[in-house]
Amino acid sequence: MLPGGALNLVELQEAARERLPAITYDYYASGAHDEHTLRENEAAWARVHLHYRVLVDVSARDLSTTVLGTRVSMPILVAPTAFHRLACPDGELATARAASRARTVMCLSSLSNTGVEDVCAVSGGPVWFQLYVYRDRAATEALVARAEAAGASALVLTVDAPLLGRRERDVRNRFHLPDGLRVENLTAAGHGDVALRSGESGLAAYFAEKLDPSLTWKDVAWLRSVTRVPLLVKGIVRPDDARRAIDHGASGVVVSNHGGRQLDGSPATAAVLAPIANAVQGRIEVLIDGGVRRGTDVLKALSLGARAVLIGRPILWGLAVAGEDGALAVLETLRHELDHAMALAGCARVSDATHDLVSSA
Ligand code: FNR
Ligand code: LAC
Repeated sequence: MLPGGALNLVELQEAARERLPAITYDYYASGAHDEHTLRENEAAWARVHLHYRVLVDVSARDLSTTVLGTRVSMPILVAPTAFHRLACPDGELATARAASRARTVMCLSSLSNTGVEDVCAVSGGPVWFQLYVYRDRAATEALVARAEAAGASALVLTVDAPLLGRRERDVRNRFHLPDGLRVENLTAAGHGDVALRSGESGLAAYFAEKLDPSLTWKDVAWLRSVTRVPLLVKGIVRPDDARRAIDHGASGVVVSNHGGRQLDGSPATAAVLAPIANAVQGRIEVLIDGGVRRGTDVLKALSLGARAVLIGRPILWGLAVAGEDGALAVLETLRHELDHAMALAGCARVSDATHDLVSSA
């Protein structure tokens, strides 16, 4: 079902690597510094074990659930990732169509190559908007208003990137956007260009100049006051920060280390999920991303306390190999793998994925 002859998402990455220019592949694939956390994100799922139940009737299985009250066909969402037109000409439009065909949520990055209005217009399903807070607060507030007016049904505030992590592959390639591609949502405000810089990543320079590194929990309350839609805080790896998110009005947190792209040496998300879910005690929803590559990883995440997972890079690999159909194939592959894992683990519903199903080595 996956394009490029791939049998699984890891093989799909290889097919994408063969098709993409190195500057794009490296930007998508890379992590910060030595990429320890990047590798750990995937490796940590393998250290969680599934204590499957036997002799449970799993002849009918239901993967559907809700996230922030929105019904989705499965607990697998599309993570916000920047610059989808580097992967395929339709870019974020292709992703939005794929997510809506899979009946799940697409989270659109602030740094998309397509405006939020156009993405919401083609999507038949729920779109959430990931927010970066700019030094230019007027532009940030206008962006929030635009996203809401376009129909985005939640805001996802990313809090793990006061500066961009140092991705050495991007420094070497002097990563920048090619002619014709921009940060479409910020073009009108004068923040659309990610230009070539000598000796550094153009995106790192863009972050340093334009994003607000003084952001604090007070600003979360500010953001809460300028939007009507639910707010998720993305980039949490500590129970105390998850509690602070509750105190500041968040409806959910995304346990995330940004796919190992920010602070190298931060823990794998799989390793911190259970303590965070435990601290939150069901008061808000806990989502997770980072290294989810198999249906069994999804089942482990649910059992450790996540409401749903988000998928980052594999969507980009799907787009690169086969556009909208490729991104859809990634989601459908994970759906089939989760369905299979649930059957083998004795889970007929996602609510059967409880903590007793998992242990960590
Ligand atoms: C990201 N991520 C990200 N996060 C965010 O909040 N805003 C963004 O614009 C981006 N951009 C982005 C670009 C690329 C190329 C990648 C790989 C990642 C992080 C993303 O939302 C998510 O946290 C990770 O990608 C999850 O890890 P996996 O699934 O890629 O391992
Ligand atoms: C990244 C930013 C855009 O990880 O979030 O590249």
